[in-house]
Formats: sequence, structure tokens, C-alpha cells
Amino acid sequence: MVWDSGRLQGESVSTSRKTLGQVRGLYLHGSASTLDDDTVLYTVEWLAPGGLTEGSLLWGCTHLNPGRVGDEYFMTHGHYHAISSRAEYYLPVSGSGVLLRMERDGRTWAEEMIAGKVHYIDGRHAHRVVNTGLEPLIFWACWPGDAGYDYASIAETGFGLRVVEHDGKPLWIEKAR
Ligand code: PAN
Ligand code: ZN
Repeated sequence: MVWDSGRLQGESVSTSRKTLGQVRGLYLHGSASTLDDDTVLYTVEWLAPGGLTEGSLLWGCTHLNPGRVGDEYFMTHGHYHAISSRAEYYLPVSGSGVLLRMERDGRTWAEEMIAGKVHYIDGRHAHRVVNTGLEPLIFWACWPGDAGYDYASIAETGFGLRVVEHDGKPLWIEKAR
């Protein structure tokens, strides 16, 4: 493992990548964007040494590229854990952005992500990362093997905040509730 560059090595490392074509609908102006479907938004490398079992821990790293879809910064899909008692740590090592956290009632807030900070995410909170910088935002994560993912709720309702560029700076836009 290379901490600062967020790289895992070895045969047991799994990798996935998310392209714009897979998540265009999450962005407010996704369908109007001329960016190619093949545009890679982020990659995740992870290890599951104990399998996806109760009591095991997963360890992974996300590389979220800089960029925007319209005026909205590149972001992860975001999810709740399928088991709401399963918390998670996010540990940024490079780049800058925000971690959005949301309660089930839609209440959302943003935590600034910078290298060296540690984010503890309550298992009941949806979590999404937004890259507001010019470099890849790289963060490690540690979460329980049996946490699972609920992406559908996010695809349906989105988060209570969107992060867009305005006059060259990030601006938080609240969704009407
Ligand atoms: C992370 C995320 C990773 C990609 O490992 O899965 O950052 O984000 P999405 O899964 O929302 O696309 C994590 O939170 N695991 O539980
Ligand atoms: Zn998670």
C-alpha cells in the first residue's frame, strides 16, 4: 500500500471505475452535458481480506477526478449502507473537496475534505464526495464487510445539497424540501 498516492498493490486488489455514462442522471444538467459517456469520474481499489462478513473490515481508496458536468463538480454516486448500524471512516490524503452527509429525512451538510483529516460517518448517513479542486481527490476508506450499499434511494431523491462552481468558487445549493 502506498499511503500518499492512494495505491493498493497485489493480486487480491479489486478495482472498479465509474464513468459519466453510468451516472449522468445524478447531475442536474447531465443530459445537456457534451462530455463523453466514457469520461472516467472515479476509480476505487479495495481489499476484502475477511470477505463480506459480519466483523470483517474492508479497506479501499477512491480517486475522484477533477472536473464538472455543466457547473456541477464531479462527485461519487453516494449511498446509504444497507445495514444502518455500519459506520465508516474516510481519510483524505490528496486534493480537496467536500463530504456530503445526509439523514433519511433529507437534511444534508458538507464537511470540508483536506489531507490529514479523518471523517467518521455514522452508519445511518448517506455519504457522497465532491471534488471542488483542480487535482484528483484521493481518500482512503474503512468500512464493515457486511455494510452493503443502498444506491437506489440516492438515485431517487438525490442529496439535499448540490455543489456547483460559481465565479470560480464552490457554491452550495440547497434543494427545496
Ligand atoms: C466507498 C465508496 C467509494 C465510491 O468505498 O463506495 O468512495 O463511492 P460510491 O460507492 O458512492 O460510488 C464507501 O463509501 N464504501 O462504503
Ligand atoms: Zn460507504
